[in-house]
Parts: sequence; structure tokens; C-alpha cells
Amino acid sequence: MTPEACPAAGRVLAISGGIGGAKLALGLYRALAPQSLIVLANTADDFEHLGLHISPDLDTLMYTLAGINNPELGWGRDEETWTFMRALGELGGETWFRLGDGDLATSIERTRRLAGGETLSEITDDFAGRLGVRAQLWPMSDDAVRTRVETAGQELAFQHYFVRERCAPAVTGFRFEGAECARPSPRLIRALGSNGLRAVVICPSNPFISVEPILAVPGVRAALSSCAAPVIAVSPVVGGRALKGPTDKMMRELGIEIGPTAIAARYRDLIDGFVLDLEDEAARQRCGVPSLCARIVMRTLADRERLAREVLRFADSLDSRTVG
Ligand code: FO1
Repeated sequence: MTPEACPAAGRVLAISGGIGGAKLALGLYRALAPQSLIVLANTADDFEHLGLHISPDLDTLMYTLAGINNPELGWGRDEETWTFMRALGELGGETWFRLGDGDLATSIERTRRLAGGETLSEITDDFAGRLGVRAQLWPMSDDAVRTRVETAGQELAFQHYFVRERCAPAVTGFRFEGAECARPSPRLIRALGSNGLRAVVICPSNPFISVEPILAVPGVRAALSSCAAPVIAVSPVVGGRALKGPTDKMMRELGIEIGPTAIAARYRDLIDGFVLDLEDEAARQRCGVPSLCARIVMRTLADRERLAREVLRFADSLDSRTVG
């Protein structure tokens, strides 16, 4: 399809974690002129592993927008080979976090360039450009922020909880180590302060581990709440279940009612509109902000693009209400 004509000309900023958020980010990429999309990625599940700097959400978004993501796994590259992992296993190395050969190249080159003094933003701009991504892909910060998952027994580094322990431990809270000293991406603060933004879309990512680490970076929350463009969040839960990953499990363990109302409440001071699934229509009145009911389960590419267009139309309708 041709990119949608832009009634309220301007750029769209999508805030996203990994796999779930990347689906809508791709929909927006296809629905808009690609250069008008900025995707802001969570980097708090980055970690140092096997001597490498791994940026899972950035890479998931980059591969997805480049059309080279692994559709079965949701993370990593398509047509991947696993020689490195096999050889590492033979040597008794750590194999719980699987890095395909192509994906390994991304992490090796990123690590080398970081050690040479380049920033994560500079490296990501270059990688994304080389892979043919025409949207802007921005890490939330060039400083290290690391999600720590508090569980009944112990505090775990994020990937240890998520991949090594398969999200099994019951969570009691989260800590974003380093967030207090992290500086937000300067171009993010500039974009949010400009009047060239059409909308901000909080993708259907996990609020606890994907969106809230971004909001924990000093200055991001304030810039978002004073931003002139409408801020829309899309629910990551439908009918009491997460679209992807452990959002519902975490809500249960934290004693939060699983549903769009609780998600909207977490963003209430930031959002101008909320998108929930048709199945959850009964919760609409309790969202506390103007809402749109849509089909938010994205199975196909067409689903992603359709939802993106609906979200943009909803944002434009809120914008014209504010202006006029
Ligand atoms: N997720 C897994 O469940 N198992 C893995 O072995 C794994 C490896 C991996 C390698 C590179 C990468 O970019 C992502 C990878 N992921 C893996 C996904 C990742 O742990 C999560 O999707 C995010 O951190 C949560 O958004």
C-alpha cells in the first residue's frame, strides 16, 4: 500500500520494547512515509555477555524494520545458522542465551565500536542505515541502564530472569540500575519539544520491563507529558492475556488486575488516548482518557498496518479536538 497521506504533517515517535512492540512499529513504518517514523527503543535489557554488548530490543526492532527478523523466534535474524553456539557448547561455554551466527556479528561489531569510543546511538544509526532501515531508530540513552528483576528469593539481572530462568520466578518489583544518572537521547528531548511531531505511540510492549525503564531516564517523563503532540498507548493485554511475553504473569504476581484499565492507569499522567481490544470494550469507560476499541492482536502484516492506520487516525482526531 502507498504511505498514508499525512493530514497533520509531522513525525511519529513510537516507543517500543522488543517483539510485541516491534509488530506495531513495523505497521507504522509501512503506513507512514518511512522517514517520518522515529522508533525509540528500550535498552535496559541490554547486557554484557560472552564479552559482548548485546542490545536485544534494538536488534529486534532493527531486524524487523529491515525485514530480516526471524519470524519463528521473534528475535534474531532470519535464515540464521548456529555454528558458533554449537561450538561454544562443545567447549563447555554458556549457551543459555542463543546468539545465531549473523546476530553474533552484530554484537561483535557493536562491542568493537563501543570500545573505540562511538556511542550506541551512532552505531545504531550506522547499522540501521546499512541494513536499509529508513526510519530513525534511537536508543533511549547512550548510558547504561540495566533492569534488575526483584523476586521473592533474589534479585536477578534481566536476561537471567527472562531467558535463563524462563520468567519462572515470581516478581515482586523492578529496579532500573543506572537510570538516575543516565542522560536521555538528546534528539529525543529535542523531538518531544518541537512542534513537528504528529503523535507519540506507546507500542503494546510490557509496561514494567519495556516502557517504564524508558520513562525512568531523567527528563523523559517530563518531556513526554509536556509534548504538544497527542500521546497514545496501545494495550499489551487482550481478554486477560498478554499479546506477547509475561505481562499478564507479572500483573498477577504484583497483585494488579490483568486488563487494559490497569495498563491505562500506569500511563495516566502521560497519555491523551488509549487503544484497547474490541474484546475488552466493557473496560472502555474505566480507561480515564479518550479511547479507541480496535482489533489489536496482530497476526499478519496486514493486521499491523491496519492497526497502525487506526492508531494514527485516532491520534489525529484527538489532536484536532485539542487544537479546535
Ligand atoms: N530470547 C529467548 O527467549 N532465548 C534466547 O536465547 C534469546 C536470545 C536472544 C539473542 C539476541 C537477541 O537480540 C534477543 C534474544 N532473545 C532471546 C530475546 C530477548 O531476550 C527478549 O526478547 C528481550 O530482551 C525482551 O524484550
